[in-house]
Amino acid sequence: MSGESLPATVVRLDARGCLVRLDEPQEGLPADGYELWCGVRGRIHLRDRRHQKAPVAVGDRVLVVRSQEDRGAVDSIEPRRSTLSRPGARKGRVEHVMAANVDRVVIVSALLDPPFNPALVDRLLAVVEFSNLDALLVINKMDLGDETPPEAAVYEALGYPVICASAVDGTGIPALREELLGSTSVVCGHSGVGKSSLLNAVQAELGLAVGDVNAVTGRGTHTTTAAVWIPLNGGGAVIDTAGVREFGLFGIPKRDLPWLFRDVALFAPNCRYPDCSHTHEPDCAVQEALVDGSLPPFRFDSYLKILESLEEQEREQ
Ligand SMILES: Nc1nc2c(ncn2[C@@H]2O[C@H](COP(=O)(O)OP(=O)(O)O)[C@@H](O)[C@H]2O)c(=O)[nH]1
Ligand SMILES: [Mg+2]
Ligand SMILES: [Zn+2]
Repeated sequence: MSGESLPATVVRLDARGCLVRLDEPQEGLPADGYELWCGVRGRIHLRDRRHQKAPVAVGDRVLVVRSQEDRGAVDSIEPRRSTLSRPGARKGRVEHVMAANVDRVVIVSALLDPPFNPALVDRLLAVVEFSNLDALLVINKMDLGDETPPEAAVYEALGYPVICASAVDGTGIPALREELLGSTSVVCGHSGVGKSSLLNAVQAELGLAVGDVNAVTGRGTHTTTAAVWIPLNGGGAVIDTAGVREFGLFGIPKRDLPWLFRDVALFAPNCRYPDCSHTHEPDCAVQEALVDGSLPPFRFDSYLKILESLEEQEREQ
């Protein structure tokens, strides 16, 4: 094997290392000739990554050196242009980068089974705003009912695109494919909303596991126990993630929260106090908007819930 550095993308992580996909196919590699299991060179562990769960993240752009047939080592990591993170170990003080170098977060909710969950959508939207990413909302399982949840119009009015879809009858799949092509998206949402099913519908041969996914991953099989980076035919990529029960918030200061809610941020400049928390202060324009109906109550409820969880997080740390 030559000692040449090969550019690649991290597609999956496990306890033994990471699977990378090489930009160019290589001779002597199994499967489609692009993938290598890699360890991470010691000096990367030591280099300013001490506050992160793992030295590399899914989506990282790396240089690898091939050591054996299907093995190699990550030699360097390119600076990330974006990250989507949640709190990891040590009471959330360690950053768990779920996905690196993404342009967009696709927030998937189901119409039913599990029921539409605007609180989780709002939580993810706050993280998306904090991370300076784009958002796309997908309401899946539209085959189970006729009416779009009323919250969808609120999100559209805030400037977030919404696609109503069904992985079962194909509704919205061409529109979703169109949105995904040409950029990198990470797909998030509760377990069972149909994230993997939607991606399988977008690109038939993916064969992502659907339904009760066993927690034991086989190498080389596309189960989504954590996150997996998948190239799209026609350009771009998606990162499928396993559903998280609670999407924790990493590194968001309490005072920033109002500015991460586009509607709250619209009214907040008119509050008497510039640092108004919009919970109890006099002459609060957000409270006034809530009373006169220009701020939907569900959005304010989500804001309050997140504010409380950030306060709790600050107390614990
Ligand atoms: N009725 C209906 N069921 C769906 C749809 N999409 C997925 N499902 C089912 O929902 C369950 C969870 O799907 P899966 O893709 O594994 O969800 P994930 O955990 O978000 O990746 C599976 O039983 C799917 O067959 C849909 O559009 N309509
Ligand atoms: Mg899945
Ligand atoms: Zn206020």
